[in-house]
Amino acid sequence: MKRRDFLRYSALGGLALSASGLLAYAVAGRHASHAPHSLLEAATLPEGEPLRSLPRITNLAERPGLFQSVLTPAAQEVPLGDERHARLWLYNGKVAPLIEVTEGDDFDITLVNELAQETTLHWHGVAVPNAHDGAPWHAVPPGASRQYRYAFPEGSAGLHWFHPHPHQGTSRQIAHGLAGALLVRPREALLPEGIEEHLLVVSDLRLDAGGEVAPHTAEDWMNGREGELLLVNGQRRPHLTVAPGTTLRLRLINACAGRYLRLRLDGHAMTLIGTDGGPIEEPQTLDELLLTPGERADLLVRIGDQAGASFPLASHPYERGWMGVKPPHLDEVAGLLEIRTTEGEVRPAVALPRRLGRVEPLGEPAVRRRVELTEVMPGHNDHGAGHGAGHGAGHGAGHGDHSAEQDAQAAGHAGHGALAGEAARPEVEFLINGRAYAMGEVLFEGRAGEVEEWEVFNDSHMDHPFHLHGTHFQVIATRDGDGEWRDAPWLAWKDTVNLAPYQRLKLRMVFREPGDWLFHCHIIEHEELGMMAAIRVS
Ligand SMILES: [Cu+2]
Repeated sequence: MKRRDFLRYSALGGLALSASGLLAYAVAGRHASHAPHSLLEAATLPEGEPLRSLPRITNLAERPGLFQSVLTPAAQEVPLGDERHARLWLYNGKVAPLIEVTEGDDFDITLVNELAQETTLHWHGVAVPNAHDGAPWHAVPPGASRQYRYAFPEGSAGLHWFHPHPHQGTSRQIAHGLAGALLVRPREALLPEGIEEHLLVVSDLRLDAGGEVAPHTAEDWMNGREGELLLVNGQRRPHLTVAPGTTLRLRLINACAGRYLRLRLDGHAMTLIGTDGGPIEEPQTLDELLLTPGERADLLVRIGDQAGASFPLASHPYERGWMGVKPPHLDEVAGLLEIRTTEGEVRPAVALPRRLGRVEPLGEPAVRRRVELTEVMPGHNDHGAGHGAGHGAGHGAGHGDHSAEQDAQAAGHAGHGALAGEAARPEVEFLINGRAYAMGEVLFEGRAGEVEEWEVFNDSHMDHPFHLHGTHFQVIATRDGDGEWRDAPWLAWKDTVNLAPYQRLKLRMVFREPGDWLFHCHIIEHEELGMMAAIRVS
């Protein structure tokens, strides 16, 4: 922690803690850390099997132009290949299921909650009417159901995903395997024929030796949970065999709660053609790509001409400000997918369009806001009111007595975390504009149709991936640490973007739908420890 930062926190009445200080507090406080469980070792699981395509959710609609189905989250045993089973919670019994629709389709999904706790379906990356966003205040109790109905307008094509978003329950449900892919196809194909496409859902699990999802540890809460079993489409390090020279389109979702993916494909450049919100304007050639929790990437790779070769797609170590003792996997190269070439003939290169789509700049903002991400110990951070809120409507615009809710929430940390074997949640709070999120609280008020510009500042020593519900944004400028503002070299539609420590981003967006829209860190544990807020759009 820099002295300047410490003084700033102190002046605000907050008690700033260094990384090691935060963890020491978390672990050595009155909530003792639990004895480590015997964990299932990744090495005992089968690996290197052929890559499976994602299991599909069946369309039950009886007319064209409609996708209608039922999603039932429930406990499910999944064979691990050695007579053992993983006891997970899955949608329709499937690991990483896929819903595939086309732009213009109507959508009608009934959630039937067969979990023993409340849940929701959040459609990450889709601009839906507010009542269908799966926000925590629309939670579905155990045994109940809820219908999610909306349409995919023109321009919604892209790779999105769905996951639960109940209040203080998301991290547990994601740790148990609840997530799926939502692919919206464009009416007209973006790319020429001759390209082989694969969807890759990257997730991770931590299981105990008996196949149960291991409880959260204090380190999980502080850093975001990284399961030791790194999976692609539910498989450990699968392989994909193609002819030499094949052009692959790899569409990835980082569905991990806390794991950062720094992607490289040995011996190959990668060409980025799309982000969270669909195609970018012109292909961008990259040596590596950082894909943080919640983000998606649409990549093209022309595999080398070499026959009988093997090229690993892997995640390389990335320093994201880990607190406490680093688990060994953070310093290792983690194989995701092995791409092998056959002995066959080399396939010719595919001519790509120079222009993929148009990402229209949003123009000058009508409203400017400031969003600050911080980490502090509670009880010392009564500097929240108005701090950094910019044009915000101030706090308390939501329902309920804020301070009472805050107290209840602080007292409830242990209650929420009181699961067998689970470490109590540390009382360190992850904050937005000095506040830990309380259900129903509204930080900003805005108007549908107005261009907004948000300066998001990561005033902390850790990376945080910032996610916005209800619309996509464009990153128009970035400023690192003490550096200068730099305009973004090209525009893209995003709904999740990483902020390195002390980095600032200028985001522009327009909300089209009224309602309360959440924005939060997509390290799920940070979200639950408070790094979330809402804007009320009217
Ligand atoms: Cu975070």
